[in-house]
Amino acid sequence: MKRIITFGTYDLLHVGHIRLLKRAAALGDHLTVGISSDELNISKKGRGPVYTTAERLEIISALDCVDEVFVEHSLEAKGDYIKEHQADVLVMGDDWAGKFDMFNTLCDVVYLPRTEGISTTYLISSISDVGKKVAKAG
Ligand code: C2G
Repeated sequence: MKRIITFGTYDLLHVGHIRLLKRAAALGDHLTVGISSDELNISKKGRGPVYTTAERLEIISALDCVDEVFVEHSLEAKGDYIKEHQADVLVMGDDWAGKFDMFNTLCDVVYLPRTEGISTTYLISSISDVGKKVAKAG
């Protein structure tokens, strides 16, 4: 059995996330997803996610292509997570290209192309624009 592991925040789930997860799952037989904790997110991006860790875990674990989820508390612990989950392949989007090459002593490291034109940051700003228009009209 080939085990795949990937990591992310997966806040405001969108097609970029879904495509990445489906392509990751297609590389093996079992997909484990490490979901960044709210605290890790704040340290990585300078802001907390819209959805809490518990909500993001519930959403991602409901997807057919995902077999297992856990909370990623630290970027530095990636090697431990790979060993703990006995991953054969680490998959990341290519916004992380080269950043995790050091783990190729533990497993294969694969970077998949990101989906252009969509991101959580873009969604937050377009939802906020709609909110302003609604407030103005109402
Ligand atoms: N993604 C994508 N296309 C997009 C947006 C995201 O393919 N348009 C991919 C990212 O490359 C990543 C996954 O979807 O592999 C999750 O994206 P994020 O939630 O933005 O993940 P990030 O906050 O970068 O967390 O340990 C590493 C981090 O936890 C990765």
